[in-house]
Amino acid sequence: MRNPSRWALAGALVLLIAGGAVAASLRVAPEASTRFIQDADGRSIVAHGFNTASSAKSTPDGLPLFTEDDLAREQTDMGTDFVRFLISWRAVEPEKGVIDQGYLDAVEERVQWYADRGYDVMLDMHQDLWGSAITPGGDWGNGAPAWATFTDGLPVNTGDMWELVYLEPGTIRAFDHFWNTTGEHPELAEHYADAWRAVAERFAGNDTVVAYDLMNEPYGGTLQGVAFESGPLTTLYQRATDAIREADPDTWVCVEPQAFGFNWGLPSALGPIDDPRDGDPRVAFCPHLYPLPMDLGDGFAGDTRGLVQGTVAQWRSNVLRTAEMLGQGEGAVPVILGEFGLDTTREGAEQYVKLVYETADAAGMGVVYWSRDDGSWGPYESDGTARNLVSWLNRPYPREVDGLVSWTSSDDGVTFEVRKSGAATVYLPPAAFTAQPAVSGAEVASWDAASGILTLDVAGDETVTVAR
Ligand code: MNI
Repeated sequence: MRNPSRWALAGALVLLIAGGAVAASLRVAPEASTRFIQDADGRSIVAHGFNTASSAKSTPDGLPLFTEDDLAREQTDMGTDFVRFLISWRAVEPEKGVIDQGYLDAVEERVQWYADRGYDVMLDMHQDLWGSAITPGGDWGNGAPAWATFTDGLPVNTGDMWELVYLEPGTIRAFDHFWNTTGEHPELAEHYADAWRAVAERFAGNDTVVAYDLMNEPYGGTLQGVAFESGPLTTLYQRATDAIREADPDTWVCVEPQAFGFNWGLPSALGPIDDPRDGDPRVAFCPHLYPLPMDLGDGFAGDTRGLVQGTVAQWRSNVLRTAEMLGQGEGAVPVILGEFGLDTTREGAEQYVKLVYETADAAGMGVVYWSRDDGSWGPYESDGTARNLVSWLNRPYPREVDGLVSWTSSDDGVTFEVRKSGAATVYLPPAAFTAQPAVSGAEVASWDAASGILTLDVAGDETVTVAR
């Protein structure tokens, strides 16, 4: 932490945390969410996969640099079953009022790759720093189309730490127009909801697409914290949800808190979202986790280790508190950790990854790693060599389970609890599980040693144990 602006950011965090800790201590969070999002067959899904991919932010066609072979490889190497697939408003609605059906065709084609391999897909309307039009070079922001970008000629200076570009006047103004804080562009949020309706029309009948993440890492411009989250952010989510439900009654809607602060362990002031669908609401909470010391370049070691452990614990409790609020008296809504990740060459990276997965498992959250791009944060080098992350993510987990309420995983197997009779599918890394595992609490329906897929029949209220 040599750069003074980083110290300023860290100082601001200390103040925020002090305030957050007071707010957080006022209510007790639940221990875990016992609900999971469900697939078209009504089975609970444990999300285990990647954000695919950061490359989609800057490709001209908005599609990730990712092939069907790449997907086949990650399935073999890590037994993934889920993807948070990046889409963007600029690609969906490149011209004002014009939906690019060709782009949706290309997304649908990729969704089919996942469908062919039994995955479930979350579509994530991605943005960072509003959009590429915040700077003339187009190489900082991503997400929003140029026609929806109004910086009013205010400066956007860029430096070495991309998050700080959020604090530039032009970036703030672009967001202030979107949230209509300026009162000048009420049409922008309307177009955003319309873009979601178009996506929902396309994927309403598609059983592989199980969730829509309404906005990546929302940012309030001049409105921050309570004023932003309980105000225009909640309003936008309601509007997008209503638009989606006109076309698609079944796909889960995922909401995120503001990224600034929450990603570092601070509380959220998001309000409840009403789901107009018939039947039980399908709203889930999909926050991100990036502890500040690690964001600033530290590993998971030395003094930082304790700080990060504290952040993860506080984050977990804030996530569950928000999930409970979103449940509106019916218990915590399903939670998916939509992003966490790090440069895995850093000291202690393996322990940090383990900490996050174990924390998420125990709290009933699926995890989507950031990201499925080559290099030091990802699973592979650009020449295709597998990196350390591959073995850390190749872990046992229950994949699709009727009536799942909780689970734990270790190198030797999984234990999970179910509340009703039905089927369960478990993934066990094939290299470690060479023989059919021992099972209690369920009958084995099938075992495929090559893929590590074990299917079970569970009679009812049971604790199922699968062990090597
Ligand atoms: O941690 C963040 C993050 C920090 C700070 C801010 N603000 C100051 C508004 C916003 C976001 N982001 C982490 C990751 N998320 C994106 C994609 O969603 C990744 O590229 C980042 O690593």
